[in-house]
Amino acid sequence: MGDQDHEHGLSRRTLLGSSAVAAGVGLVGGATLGTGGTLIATAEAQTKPSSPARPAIQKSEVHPGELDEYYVFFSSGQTGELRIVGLPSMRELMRVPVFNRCSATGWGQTNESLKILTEGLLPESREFLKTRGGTYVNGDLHHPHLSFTEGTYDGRYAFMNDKANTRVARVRLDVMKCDKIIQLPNQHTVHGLRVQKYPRTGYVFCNGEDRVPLPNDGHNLKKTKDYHAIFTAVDGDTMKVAWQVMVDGNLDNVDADYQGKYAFATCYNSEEGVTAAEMTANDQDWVVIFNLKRIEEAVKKGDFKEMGGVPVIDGRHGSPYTRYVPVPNGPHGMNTAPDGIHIVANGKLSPTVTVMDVRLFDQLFDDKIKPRDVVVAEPELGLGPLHTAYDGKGNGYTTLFIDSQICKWNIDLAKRAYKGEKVNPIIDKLDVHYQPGHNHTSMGQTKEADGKWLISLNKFSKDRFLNVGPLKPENDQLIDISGEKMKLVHDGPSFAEPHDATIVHRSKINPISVWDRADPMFSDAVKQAQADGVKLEEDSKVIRDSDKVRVYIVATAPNFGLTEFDVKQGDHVTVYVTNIDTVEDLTHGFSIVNYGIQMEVAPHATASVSFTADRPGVYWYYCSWFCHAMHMEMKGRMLVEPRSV
Ligand code: K7E
Ligand code: CUA
Repeated sequence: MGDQDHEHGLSRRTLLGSSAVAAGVGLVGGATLGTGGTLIATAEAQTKPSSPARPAIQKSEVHPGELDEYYVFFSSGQTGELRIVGLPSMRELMRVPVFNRCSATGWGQTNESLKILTEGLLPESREFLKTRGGTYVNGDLHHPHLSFTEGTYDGRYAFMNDKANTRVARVRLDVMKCDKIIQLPNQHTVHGLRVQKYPRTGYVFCNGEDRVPLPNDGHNLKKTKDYHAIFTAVDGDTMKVAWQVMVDGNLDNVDADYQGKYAFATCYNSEEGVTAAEMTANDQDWVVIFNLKRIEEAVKKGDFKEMGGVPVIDGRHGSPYTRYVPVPNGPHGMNTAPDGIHIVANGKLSPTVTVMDVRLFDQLFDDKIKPRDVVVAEPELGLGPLHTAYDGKGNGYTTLFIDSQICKWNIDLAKRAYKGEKVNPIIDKLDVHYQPGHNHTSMGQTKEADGKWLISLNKFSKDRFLNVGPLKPENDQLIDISGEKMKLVHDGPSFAEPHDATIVHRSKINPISVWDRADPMFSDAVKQAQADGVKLEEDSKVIRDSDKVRVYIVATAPNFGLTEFDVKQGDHVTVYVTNIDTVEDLTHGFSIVNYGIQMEVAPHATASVSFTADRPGVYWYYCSWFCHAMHMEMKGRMLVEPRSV
């Protein structure tokens, strides 16, 4: 019972008197509950005697050889990659390099990845990075969100932000590789990122957190009142900026409705200060609501200023395109409930969450009601509410950062309490370890929320794992929410620093196992080979074109098509390796010793890398992916002839 045995701040009388709670009780078996729970189950037995018994604790163990039921797409914060984890086992399945560099796959080194990392950079960043290797080597990936069609995941893409260098990336879910990265103009950081849920994605909404002068070219450094924050809608199909909106305050997190009409973002620093004291001076900040149709019309009729090559609409106070709803100071998470009606702004500095009804937004934009009239509940849940997840049964699960708890509460009860009824919306509280940021439920960010699992992404693990020194892992905890009370079932250490995750039923995701030779990922290599009269799948040969040397190598276990090739010191060399093995999972690697070259070549892929052969001598290249009993022998020599003196 240990971890269930906590203060849940709930009176039995309140619970038994509440029909909304009684409705949820059908999910409880009762056997594992404490005294309060047993009473609840008894009440349920009296009201719905024929409801089928369900175990309170779901099976969380995944035996060897068994597959998980869900994919979890985890961010990795300042590590810059996307991680794929299986749920409920919480086994890490894959790491997808995005904003980082990856020693295993050659991300940030291969021509294919460098194209993706550089083509979407702003011109001024390209200039800035010229003497710094051409790309950023860091990123801060907070929010991975999958593309939608009609309110649920469609298995096409995952989109994610880079808070550190103001970028947005897209990962293809068919191959689990990043295929586009763009950097947003006018904006300084991208923090919150979410996507359009209806009719489809559509827009990717990107919150500009910090305020800077526009343009940020040094013309103004200290006149902070002239700094601005920007909200961006990226077209998820073309990965181009569709439009931007200038707002008041710093944008934090964002979400969208299930009607395709609105996006909304929490804002802090309505004071427009530049120090922590200034930023938290007021009692209230706000949620800003964006009217998508009105903004699209403004773009059409030209009510914008073009800046940095994109339309920027003025959405500050008084604009027809936005509304500002006052909420307690310093809100953080913004979460749309699967009922398609309620949205929740999480208080952070306030112990409350603010619940709004999206059906009232039309009237708000027509000025028939006041901004605060869209608020339908504001329950006090505990200290430091950061993010809220949902079970699809009318309940929210809010992380309490300061209390180190998850609070389960009922939306309907919260609305009744807001109207003055004496009911307690809090159903359960569970200790987590420790300081939770985001939390996520299975399918909980879609219309198909299934109320089975919740992950709490805890910022501190302290004493939960073997001590590994001053830098400790974080702790992603798995919680069974299928019953009335939450049950902690797994502790999962994770490296810096998952902020967010998306839990997706495996039926939504269908990756391929072998690359399609017509894939655009390596179409440049295919084009170059055609120009050189080389068949990538058949020919291993060297093409010399003055000091440019192209080396084509076919890889099939345990051989490279070339066991040696000659170049001259100073040659600009590109090596193309094509894996023609048809065996699933038979990946080769290509590494050149002391040249700092390494890349992954998965089945039927072509990968290429370019470098200057500026060190003379004998350099072995070898297959770096253990592919065959004779993998150690899968190697050859690059012979670099010294420049004649
Ligand atoms: Cu989504 Cu961490 Cu960027 Cu909250 S943020 S915790
Ligand atoms: Cu090919 Cu190891």
